[in-house]
Amino acid sequence: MTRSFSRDDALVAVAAGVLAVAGNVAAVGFATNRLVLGRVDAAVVNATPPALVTFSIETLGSTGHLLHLALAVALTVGAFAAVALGGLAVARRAETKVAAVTATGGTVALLAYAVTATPLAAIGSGVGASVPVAIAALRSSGSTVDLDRRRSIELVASVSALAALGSAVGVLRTPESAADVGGSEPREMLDAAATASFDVDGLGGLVSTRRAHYEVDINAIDPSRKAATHTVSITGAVDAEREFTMAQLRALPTENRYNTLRCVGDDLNGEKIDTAVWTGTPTDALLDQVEPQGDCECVMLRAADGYHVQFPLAALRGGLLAYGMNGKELPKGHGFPVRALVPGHWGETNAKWLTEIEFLDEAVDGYWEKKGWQGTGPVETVAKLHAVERHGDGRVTVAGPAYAGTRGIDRVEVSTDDGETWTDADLTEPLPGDDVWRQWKATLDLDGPTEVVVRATDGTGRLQPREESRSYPSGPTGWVSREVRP
Ligand SMILES: Nc1nc2c(c(=O)[nH]1)N[C@H]1C(S)=C(S)[C@@H](COP(=O)(O)O)O[C@H]1N2
Ligand SMILES: [Mo]
Repeated sequence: MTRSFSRDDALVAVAAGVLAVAGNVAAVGFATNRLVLGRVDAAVVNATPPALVTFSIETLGSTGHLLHLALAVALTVGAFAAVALGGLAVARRAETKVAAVTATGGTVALLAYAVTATPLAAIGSGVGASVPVAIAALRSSGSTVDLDRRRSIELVASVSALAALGSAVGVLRTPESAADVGGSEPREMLDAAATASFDVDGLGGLVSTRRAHYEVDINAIDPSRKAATHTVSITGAVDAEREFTMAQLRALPTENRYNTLRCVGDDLNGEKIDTAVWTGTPTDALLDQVEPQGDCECVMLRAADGYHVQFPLAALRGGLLAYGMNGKELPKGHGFPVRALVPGHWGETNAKWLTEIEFLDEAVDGYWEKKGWQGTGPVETVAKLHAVERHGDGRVTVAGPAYAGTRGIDRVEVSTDDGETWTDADLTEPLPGDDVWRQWKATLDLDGPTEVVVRATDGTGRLQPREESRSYPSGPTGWVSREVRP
């Protein structure tokens, strides 16, 4: 009995799998739905037990995304390789090199088409997969694949180079959305924020400039939407269901506003908090056109990535359907072409890639609530200690953002004796808006390493709670405390 495939076949099949993935990326760019990898990744996330998803996001953050992405890469390459192996086995019977190349490319293309329903994805994958088979066939002497050690190494090297090239082409083919939005006002607001910001080493601007706006979502690869065909539907308990195109949304009143976002999964002194200038349609302009009549006075926002989040209708009032960020169209990672901004509520209510606003008769759990989070309510009050600037003479300026959603920040205090005595910190002038953070700073004279504690008072006069809780399930609480050296 002869084996149906050899070690060389296996090597070539894995190479075909790798280049099928790279070819797919090169053909369609990084667009979840049109990548076999993107579909497999979504399936992996869906199949993962909720507790594990929660655990990995809580403890690993973006490393969690890398883990499921790595698993998805392995599964996708494996599936393509298995199909390629089948192609090679067929070709071995037919005993021609051309058969090996076409059978492999053809079966891989069929698989890619079956998964993505995208002809371009099928062509990219198929061509990618046939390349290593063709290389191997050309370098083999007989009618079937047969590689010596040196040729195997050459194959691995050229496949790696081609995979890198394919990914680079994919990056180029991923559309950038960079058109100006919101007129001249966003620019003026960005300048005003830059002027108002404190200048302390390591402290970003009031609109995040030194580091990009944080990003949290359930996708390793963001959904690709076209502004020309994207719509936002109004459904459910409403007098008449409606559908808004982006053009219709943008024809409604436009507003530019500062808005801060903070993820409920942020650490107490973490950096999943940022502010941008957003351009969009006030949700009231939209809600005025429909008559919500659900019994629970609650809404479900749904998004192109399957994400959904449910919260009281009252929270959506005063919100924004944003299509611009910092004067440009929304970047893909922040929800292009449109996202919701819900003033003062945890980040998870701010659905990106928004496709549907459904008025409900009965409250049901959204994506994160099904996994045990309780992150649809108003944010906790926090003052963070992010920046330490040493002046070299024992004096140290400490600074950070302070945020309490729509309650606003009235006061930030600093203590160097574990909360016995407190000193008022300086605060930046409040930027206009209902949901914007402020920055605080204080200069301290320190003899040696000192534990600095900081706490905020919100606009209603309520002191930030001292009791410490971790972010799961309803957001971190406690006073930030950090050791500072002069
Ligand atoms: N469609 C969709 N919207 C989403 C999410 C998501 O996974 N999918 N994540 C939410 C969470 S948990 C947060 S904290 C904010 C983060 O917004 P940002 O990535 O623009 O900072 O988006 C929210 N909107
Ligand atoms: Mo979040």
